[in-house]
Amino acid sequence: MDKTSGAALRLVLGDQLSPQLSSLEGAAPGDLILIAEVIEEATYVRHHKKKIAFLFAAMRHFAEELRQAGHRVRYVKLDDPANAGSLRGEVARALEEEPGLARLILTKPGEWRLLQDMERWCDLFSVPVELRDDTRFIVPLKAFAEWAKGRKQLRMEYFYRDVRRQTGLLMDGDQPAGGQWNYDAENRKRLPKSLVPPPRYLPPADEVTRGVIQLVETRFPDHFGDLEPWVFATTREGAEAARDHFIQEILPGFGDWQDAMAKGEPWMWHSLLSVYLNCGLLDPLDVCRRAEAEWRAGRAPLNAAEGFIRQIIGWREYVRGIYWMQMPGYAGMNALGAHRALPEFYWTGETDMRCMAEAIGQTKRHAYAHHIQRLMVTGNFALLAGIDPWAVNEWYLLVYADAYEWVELPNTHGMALHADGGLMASKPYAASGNYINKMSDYCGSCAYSVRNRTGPDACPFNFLYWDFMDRNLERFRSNPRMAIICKAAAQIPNQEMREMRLAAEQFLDKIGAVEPVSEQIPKT
Ligand code: FAD
Ligand code: DLZ
Ligand code: SF4
Repeated sequence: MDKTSGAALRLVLGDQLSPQLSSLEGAAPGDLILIAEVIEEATYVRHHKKKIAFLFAAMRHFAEELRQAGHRVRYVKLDDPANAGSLRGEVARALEEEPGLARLILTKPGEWRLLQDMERWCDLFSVPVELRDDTRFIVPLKAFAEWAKGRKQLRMEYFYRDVRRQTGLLMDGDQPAGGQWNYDAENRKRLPKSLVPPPRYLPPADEVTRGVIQLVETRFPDHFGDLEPWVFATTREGAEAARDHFIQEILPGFGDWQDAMAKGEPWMWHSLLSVYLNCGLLDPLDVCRRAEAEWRAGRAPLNAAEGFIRQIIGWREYVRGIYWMQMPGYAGMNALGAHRALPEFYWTGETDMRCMAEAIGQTKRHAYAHHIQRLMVTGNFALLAGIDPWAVNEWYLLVYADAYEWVELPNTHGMALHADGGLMASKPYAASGNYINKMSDYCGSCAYSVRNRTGPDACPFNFLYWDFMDRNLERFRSNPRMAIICKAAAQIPNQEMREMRLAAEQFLDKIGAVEPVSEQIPKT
């Protein structure tokens, strides 16, 4: 059958809400665009209530945006009595119920499990299926594979420099603006007590969003997280307003305080834009060009613009390249042999470790935590405690409103847990309580003492850190970047090391981080 003519059914997924989406290219008046709220996508992991509500509301608004632009849209709500429950089922129903559709056009999804499914659709349906690349990223996957070919190490920094050259972002001719590629060293300041993060633009829920919040409360009462207070825009206009507010008001401080954490301050100077970038309400290159323009106009310092742009054209593109190059094997990697269960407090936030209570508490409230909280607090704890990567991966995928496997998995397996054996990070991001104390004001109001690594009030991050080093000493010894810390571990007196090992074991037992868990975790 001819794949290129006849009226087309064009599917748009919840994280594909972009008018420039490849499956919408060439849409003609007889075509039908399908957007469907389905239980399978909401429950393949039990997503945070706010994530589901955000996405359903954004999908409903996008359907309206397409209608306003003159497209014919079939929007299926979750509570439609005929809802088939899955994307495949909804495509089948549309092809059956809507006359004259001669072909199906899709954009590749952001998760391996769904791509696997879609690749089988050409055998399932009687019309030809065209599966198009997702072109909303700066670096096509083929170009990433080319870049990676023959390299022993896939270091983000070199990839990032190539993307700077390719896009011309922050370039003066063929040289990096300001003479340096990277201003990371200037981005690690601790927040002074006198400095308070700026107020945020947190849009109230509109009528469509209110309706969806009620639906989610009724249909997913047992899912993790709070629906109120509402913090996300759900229209393109709203996302653009959030972007402009960030760039004009917040970006100047982004560089300096990028790694800082403070009690009761979930946002700091972060952009809160991942949620919009990842579902297609904002375009990554456009956001970066605006940040660059702010620096060129003298309204934001270079370390802020560079730091922000690096996260998007560097890290974001890089982790996507890693994901698609390494899947499906990547998800099953467990290089450090971690098999403990995820402690219950990851779901409740009820722990006397102040840093963990803050990070998990705001995750529950807002479906958001910033990078250092994800990496150096909850991620670091899971690494040190030896929690099974499957359990940790599932947690990160469901608790954050910006989480889709292409971006969540490399960050969790690769960056936080070192489960890929060092493919992404040349050494584990393991740290004792010292790091958290340096970058936050959490320790001052904690039940534990960050200064102690043994004794009744010793900070768990301290004895867990040295226990982790001790357990992995042989493995890390051959890594030159770990030489100093391995030497320090080896010099700890035997009696003290024994005490820390025992403290770690007792603490992990007490919090229910028991071994082993692998068999209980459903594999995607
Ligand atoms: P900002 O700090 O303002 O950064 C600007 C933008 O840069 C972000 O919006 C995001 O698009 C991009 N960015 C920054 N760091 C990264 C990174 N490491 N990887 C990819 N993009 C990045 N990010 C997600 O978008 N989805 C996830 O599911 C996700 N899971 C993570 C899990 C772990 C264990 C870790 C350590 C990090 C994870 N990240 C994830 C990366 C990062 O934490 C979030 O992108 C960031 O916190 C989003 O908040 P923001 O928009 O305020 O970011
Ligand atoms: C995350 C999500 C949720 C909760 N619900 C839907 C949905 O009902 N319909 C839909 O098309 N997409 C949804 N999504 C996003 C998908 O899970 C996402 O497109 C895939 O995981 C691929 O990235
Ligand atoms: Fe976290 Fe330890 Fe500091 Fe408490 S003392 S906040 S557990 S790092």
